[in-house]
Amino acid sequence: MDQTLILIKPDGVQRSIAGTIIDRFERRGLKIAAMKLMQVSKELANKHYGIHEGKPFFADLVSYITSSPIVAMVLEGPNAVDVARNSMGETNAGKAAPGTIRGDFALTIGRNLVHGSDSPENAVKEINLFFKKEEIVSYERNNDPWIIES
Ligand code: DAT
Ligand code: MG
Repeated sequence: MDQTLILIKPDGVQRSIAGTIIDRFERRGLKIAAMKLMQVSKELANKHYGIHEGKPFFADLVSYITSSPIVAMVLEGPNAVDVARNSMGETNAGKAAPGTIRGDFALTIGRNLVHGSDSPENAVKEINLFFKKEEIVSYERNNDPWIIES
């Protein structure tokens, strides 16, 4: 099954809406395969956002993601990467559609609450950056036949 890395960024935790954000993904039908509260180090932030190094917003991005704890999750489901990003809404929260996480709870690109991997290849890399193999749990969810037809 496809997996994606989701981060509830420091604003989500500080605003006490981590549970609400998790709820959105759970109710969509995505399965939690791993989850932890953690403090992102500068080193991990530099690796995770390495692709944006050199861009004008890079320093602010690293300082934002390391400013306070985050919740990191591995979510699983058919087309997990695209499904999660659709539920998150577009990067610039000010333009995100209502009904999406960013469209309902955020206003600006610099405080957009969530991260989601942007391709299955990057999902694998990002999951390996944030989680050890033994932290990812494989289990049967007994409501799966009511969410995913076989
Ligand atoms: P996404 O988080 O939707 O995958 P991204 O990978 O292009 O977006 O960028 C990573 C984060 O960097 C994004 O969540 C917010 C910030 N960011 C991107 N473009 C920006 C810009 N033009 N100005 C300020 N922050 C930006
Ligand atoms: Mg991205």
